[in-house]
Amino acid sequence: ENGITRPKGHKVTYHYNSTVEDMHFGKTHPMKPWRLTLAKHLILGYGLQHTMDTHEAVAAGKDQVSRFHDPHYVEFLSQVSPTTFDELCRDPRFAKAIPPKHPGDNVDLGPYNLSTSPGADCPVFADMSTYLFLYTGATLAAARQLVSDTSDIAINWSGGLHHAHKAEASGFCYINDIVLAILEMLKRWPRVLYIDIDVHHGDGVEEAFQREPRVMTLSFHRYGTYDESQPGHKFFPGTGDVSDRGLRGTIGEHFALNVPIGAGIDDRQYGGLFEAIVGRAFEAYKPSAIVLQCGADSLGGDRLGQFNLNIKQHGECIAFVKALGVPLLLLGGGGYTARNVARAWCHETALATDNTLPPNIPMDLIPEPRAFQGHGNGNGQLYPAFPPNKHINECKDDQLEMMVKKLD
Ligand code: TV1
Ligand code: CA
Ligand code: ZN
Repeated sequence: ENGITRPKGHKVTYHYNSTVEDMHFGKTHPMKPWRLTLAKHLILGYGLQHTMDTHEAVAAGKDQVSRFHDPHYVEFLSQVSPTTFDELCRDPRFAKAIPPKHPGDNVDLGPYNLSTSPGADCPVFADMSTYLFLYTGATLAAARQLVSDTSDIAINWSGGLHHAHKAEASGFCYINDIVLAILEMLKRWPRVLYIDIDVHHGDGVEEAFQREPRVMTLSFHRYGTYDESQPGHKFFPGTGDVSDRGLRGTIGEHFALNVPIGAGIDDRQYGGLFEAIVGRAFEAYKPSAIVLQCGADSLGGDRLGQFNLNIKQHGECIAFVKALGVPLLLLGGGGYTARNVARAWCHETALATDNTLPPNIPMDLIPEPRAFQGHGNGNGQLYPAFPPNKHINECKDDQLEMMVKKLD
């Protein structure tokens, strides 16, 4: 017995589908769905599956996805594969979705920002339709559990794809499962708060609800110049300044909040910022339910991120939101150093079910040898300090304090 128990007083549901985990975006693409297998095996190793109801996801329908996305885009996504792509590009229905080519573009883009060129953010890969409609199905099933009161916290680590637009893929995201989940939740609840701790700005979700006062979006993210060596290169996607507060002149104005952050933010700084801002937003907005995008690329040592959070602090954000005591949808998102993603989401699954894991991962739970190749921190611990990336101490306390005041 390792002391893992069911939570008292609330119910957790876990939504997954193993088919999603076996997908490949391409050899060098940073998005690795197998990080979900790593996470799942840690979760199973600790016995956390006994503390929640587990649901195998079924694919979302085209009609469901079209409640936000353009029906032509949905049709394209439902048919696209490496073998059908060229033919679909010639189809006049989709031809107008091909963006003009700019000089200096290093990848050829097809309709809806999709591409078969190596190096594309949103590649067309084998079985991609299956992947897209399954992660969306898992998020919708999770949202429906909350809406029907059959769950208090619903989890889908394969969801959280916050950059997808109405008729365009962006930043590894094709279907915006978050927007679809919020639309489902608005059927029952008057106000939904969306919080996004992925290191990237949650631009797709913000844009979808920029005219909608029934949804408040709040993203914490790296913002500004990527690094000193290339002054013109902005951290992706380049939006989400503090002045960005929802669409001016509409009733949605003031219902978007953005917390742009410099490189290298640490646990103490992030925790202070998060609790001050989320605490005030919750008091002021009084949401009936919360959707939390738990992107793990805000951890130290992430392959794409520039923050220095430990798993402990990342988890404290989840614990803080859970303690607010309203129905909660927990979604994944980014996270590009797979072993850290698995540890974070396993720890956060434990938090959701009121369990505490021991600080050291027993040797027999260490999931996959391939996860420990590459740089540092393969020592089997769960929450420790990561090898900080090179961006340290660029993030100043006085700037962070100003931000809390500006957002009041
Ligand atoms: C193929 C192969 C694609 C190697 C993409 C990093 C790659 C990146 C690759 C990459 C990469 C980005 C841009 C592209 C500006 C664009 C899930 C024209 C080593 C939610 C999405 C980041 C983050 C997109 C998604 C970003 C999420 N960074 N290697 N691409 N150019 N795109 O900068 O928020 O985590 O990097
Ligand atoms: Ca974010
Ligand atoms: Zn991200």
